Amino acid sequence: MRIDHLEMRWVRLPLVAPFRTSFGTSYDRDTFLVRVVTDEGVEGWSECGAEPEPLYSSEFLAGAELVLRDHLMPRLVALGDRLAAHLVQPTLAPVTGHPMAKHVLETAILDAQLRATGLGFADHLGSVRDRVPAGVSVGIMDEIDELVAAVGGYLEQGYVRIKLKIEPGWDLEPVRVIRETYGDIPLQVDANAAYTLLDAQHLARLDEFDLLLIEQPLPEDDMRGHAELARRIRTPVCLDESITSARDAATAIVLGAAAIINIKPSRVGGYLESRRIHDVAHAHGIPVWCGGMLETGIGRAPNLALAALPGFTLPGDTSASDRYYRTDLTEPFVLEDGHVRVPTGPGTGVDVLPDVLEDVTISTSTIPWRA
Ligand code: NPG
Repeated sequence: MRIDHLEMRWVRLPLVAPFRTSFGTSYDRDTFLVRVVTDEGVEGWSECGAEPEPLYSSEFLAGAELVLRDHLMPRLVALGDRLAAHLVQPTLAPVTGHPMAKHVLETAILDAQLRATGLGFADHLGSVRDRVPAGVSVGIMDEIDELVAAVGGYLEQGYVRIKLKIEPGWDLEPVRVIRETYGDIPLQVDANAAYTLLDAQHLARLDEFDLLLIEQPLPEDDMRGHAELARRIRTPVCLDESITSARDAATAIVLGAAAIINIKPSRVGGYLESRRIHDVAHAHGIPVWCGGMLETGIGRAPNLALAALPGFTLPGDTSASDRYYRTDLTEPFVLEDGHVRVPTGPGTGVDVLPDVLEDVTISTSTIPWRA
């Protein structure tokens, strides 16, 4: 495959409501999109998962842009005609870290490659379902009443699983109230690394609420701590930030640090590594589910394809477009009976809506695919 040029487009989409986590509050979705255009005019699109600030992980948007342009792209350009999606990861391996920058590049290339052959992400990855159950992630709120109302609204819309963001000072009480108000719903919590092992006894008090899982209670690099915590609490421990590769997944599983894994393609460097994590987990009988980073339809579409693989046995943060945006960048994904349909067309199976794109664009730059 030959690429003619790459376009980077910075966009800002207002969220329908602020989204607060233990690492900060988002009012908008700020990111950049990558569009590659082949010499035959086929396009490939993707969306960067990084945040404006390095709070969720060490990556951030401006850094990802720089790494992509100055360190990643030149290595792929050097492949010449041999460029293919499966060669992106090994070619970029000498660059340490930066999975989100690698992901956005690999995904755009994979999209163009699949569009050129007419194959969709779902068939390419090995998906086995045509729709996936949708969960929803509910942010930290100022008042418990607000949370109760928000969760009630999502349940009414049909979401099949609720995830509550927690942090010290916003954990036992919100979980208790949601359990008492809505009974036996599938419920889980996400701490985004806000606790330490010293909080083990406190976190054990969540056991009585029969949660599906507690996600990433401890810091990203505390694999041993998660293994120890898993021995001290009954709620299954799920890892998100700690897992950046199939090798991390193998380590976490063998150490007993993860009973469940959240797979986010941008956190792990792309869809091909996501599939390898899925395969490792599946072989060990460890359930996985697909996380979200407030993606627009561009990033959501391939996430849905991934979430349709056989080992994705828990509902993901794969909500409908209107949970995030009044107007999505693609035709909106809608909730049908608690599920979202997996796109079937070539590549990601979705097309960008040019008018919406123009409205949300902050700046665009085009880089020729040449040394
Ligand atoms: O539905 O896309 C979604 C959001 C799910 O809670 C969610 N994402 O920590 O998993 C997370 C969180 C997140 C959002 C992380 C933005 C990083 C950026």
